[in-house]
Amino acid sequence: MKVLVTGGAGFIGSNFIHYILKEHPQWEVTNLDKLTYAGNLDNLRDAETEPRYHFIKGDIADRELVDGLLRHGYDAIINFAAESHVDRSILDTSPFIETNIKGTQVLLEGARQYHIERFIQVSTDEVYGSIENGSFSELSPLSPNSPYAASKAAADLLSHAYFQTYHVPVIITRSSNNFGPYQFLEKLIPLAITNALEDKPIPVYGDGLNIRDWIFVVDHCRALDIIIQKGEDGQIYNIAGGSEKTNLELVYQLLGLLNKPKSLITFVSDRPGHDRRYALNITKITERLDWKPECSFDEALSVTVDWYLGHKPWWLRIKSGEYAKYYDRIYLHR
Ligand code: NAD
Ligand code: TDX
Repeated sequence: MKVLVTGGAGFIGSNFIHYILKEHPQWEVTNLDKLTYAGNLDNLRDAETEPRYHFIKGDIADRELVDGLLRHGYDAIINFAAESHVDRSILDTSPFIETNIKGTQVLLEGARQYHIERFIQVSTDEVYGSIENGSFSELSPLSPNSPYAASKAAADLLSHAYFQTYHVPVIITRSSNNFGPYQFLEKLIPLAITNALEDKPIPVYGDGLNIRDWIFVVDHCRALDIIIQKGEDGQIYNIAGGSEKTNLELVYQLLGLLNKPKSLITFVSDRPGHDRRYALNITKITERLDWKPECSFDEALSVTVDWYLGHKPWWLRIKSGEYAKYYDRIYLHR
């Protein structure tokens, strides 16, 4: 199988590439990534010497580039490439429209022209919006609340339209919050771990009682692998870990693992439009594709903390770059 992974230098994409190269000795992987602030080739150092892995720097919204690539023949496209951070989408919506919507359209159009046999659109639980009780199924209406979520919902709708209109074999996956190695520091878990390690304040938005359902990234990669092989064209699959936590519970647990004081927690003003709770029903993928999360949340969180402890140069390099400016901009005004 010849697979084109987009956004493979980011958090989930790089974990997915590691996973696929290990699990499928016959598969060949090309990684198309623009290397935005979130793209990091350090995430793929181990893969560089692997002859089945190729890297191309480029933008998924670049039609000429995408066409030139797809001409070489791929069996599947897995689209991870995106602007992925809600807070950044509140600061500036434009790159979210360009990459998440236009970029997805360019890839879908390429898949149509070059008769790609499998197109996985990696989406998110955020497209359903917030839910107080119960959980969203794949049939729940879309109700995105942030510019990020709206751009992902638009990409989902376009993907669906390409399936209905042109029979492009698209599958949409909607995952809950991921955590694990190589996650960029702007997201809650790596931010809390690395700030705690430096004895810096950990900003908690609002009352800290917003709920997220966490999934270890390896469980997500395994779900995607199964979907590539057994998923049905035109379907949507929710993917979640079944580990709901308030943000405060999560940060307390991290501080406990790191043996750091709760006094590091600093309550800051809330994220505008902050979704209270995300929750997914995963009956469909469980019953039809025989996938369920296998990693225990507590063990996976501990593995993740150990990974950041063991990879200080990785995150110190990020902290000393563009991230510092972003961090000041986001948190000094809260
Ligand atoms: P990330 O921000 O860590 O990585 C995104 C990657 O995409 C980076 O390598 C970046 O350089 C690349 N990229 C951005 N714009 C590009 C463009 N125009 N062309 C080519 N490459 C581009 O994101 P992530 O957390 O790994 O998320 C990956 C995907 O999974 C996204 O589509 C996101 O919406 C989705 N998702 C993420 C989560 C989560 O918890 N992180 C949960 C559900 C769904
Ligand atoms: O410093 C922080 N303090 C804080 O209280 C940060 C960065 C976040 N938070 C809160 C906001 C959320 O309630 O923690 C929760 C998690 O925040 P993020 O890590 O920014 O994730 P979230 O906004 O839930 O979105 C994530 O999951 C769905 C990913 O970033 C998305 O790409 C994915 O689609």
